[in-house]
Amino acid sequence: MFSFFKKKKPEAETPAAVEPAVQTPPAADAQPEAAAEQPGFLRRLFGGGEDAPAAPAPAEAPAEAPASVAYEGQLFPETAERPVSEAEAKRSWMSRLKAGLAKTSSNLSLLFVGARIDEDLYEELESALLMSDAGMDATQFLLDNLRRKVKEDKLLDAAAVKVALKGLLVDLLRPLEKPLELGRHEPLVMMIAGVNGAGKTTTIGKLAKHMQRHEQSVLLAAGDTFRAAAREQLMVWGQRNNVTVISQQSGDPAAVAFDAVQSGKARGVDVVMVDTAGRLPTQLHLMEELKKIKRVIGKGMEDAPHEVLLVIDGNTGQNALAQVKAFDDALQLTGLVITKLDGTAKGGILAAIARTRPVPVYFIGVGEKLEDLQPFSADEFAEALLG
Ligand SMILES: Nc1nc2c(ncn2[C@@H]2O[C@H](COP(=O)(O)OP(=O)(O)O)[C@@H](O)[C@H]2O)c(=O)[nH]1
Ligand SMILES: [Mg+2]
Repeated sequence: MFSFFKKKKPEAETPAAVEPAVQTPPAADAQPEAAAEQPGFLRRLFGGGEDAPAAPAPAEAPAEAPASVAYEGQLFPETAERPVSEAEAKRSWMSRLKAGLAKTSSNLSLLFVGARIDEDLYEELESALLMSDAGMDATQFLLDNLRRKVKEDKLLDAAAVKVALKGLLVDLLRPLEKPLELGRHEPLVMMIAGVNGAGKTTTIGKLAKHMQRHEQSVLLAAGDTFRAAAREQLMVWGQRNNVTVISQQSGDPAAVAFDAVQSGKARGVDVVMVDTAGRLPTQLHLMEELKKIKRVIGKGMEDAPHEVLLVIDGNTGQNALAQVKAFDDALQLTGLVITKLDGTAKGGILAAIARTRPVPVYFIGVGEKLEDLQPFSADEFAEALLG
């Protein structure tokens, strides 16, 4: 398993064009050379932010976030921090992933127990793959290749066929594997979209905490302006976790996003994440609103947003594929996060995505705790399904 994020090596390069009006000189006490000497350390051009010149506020955006009201919501249950060895963490992640995909995994594995390699086996495999949400196309693709491999390699026992299927699944899923690379832009601006309840806000909270552990300063935009509770939930969470949240009382999400990008630049933060309200791809006016948010982010910073993520509930079945297509058509997604692979999720949807619309899967989630969100690895996923 690769590390949680990929970090761009600090190097003397010309940063992508930054709006001169808000470019902030390094603070007097900033020591970029010292930072550059430390491998893995991210270059920070900008100082602490308090003394940074204020960015020009967009006409429609209030300068400061309103005071939040007390709201006891949590983005995810806080877990007691306990140092765990890397091996221990990996073992427990694999066991959670396996538990999440247990249904599909046992459906598939049972087929191979003492089985003869005949048409019946292929037919049962077809049913099991379809039931796992892999969809017609990926199922056919896997089975065609499996038949060929069994013939070419003259495989005679079921265990060897299972290993061959696992290899084919890894090959199919591999193109989805891509680490999220930090440090490419200052700030790196990420926009997060998805249907209601997919896990957008929770994922943002988890990512923010993981990023902080990777020495990244984070700023959030409470772009779910539909529900006051959503905004307050994010703000209270931000206060607790020392993460600045940009929010507005009244709701133009594009203005909030713009404000957050400006503020992120002025404060010299490493990552800006823009939350958005949930919406269905069939709600065309809401999809237009998303496009507008993306456009307006681009007005705040050239080439931003650098990442456009779609969060998908892993239990959505084949509808997840429709979501990927629709959001990708509207926003040109750069990555996916697939949550809730711990419930009744069957896992095959990743194979369907790989065949139909291979948008990289940055992270998968198997629960509500911080460490339940991890980078996607094709090997681990195939191991959990066919190990
Ligand atoms: N079991 C499980 N629950 C999750 C996971 N990710 C998010 N959730 C829960 O899903 C619910 C909706 O999440 P939320 O982030 O508010 O969704 P949003 O509407 O997309 O912002 C919350 O109760 C989360 O705790 C996951 O990986 N597994
Ligand atoms: Mg939300």
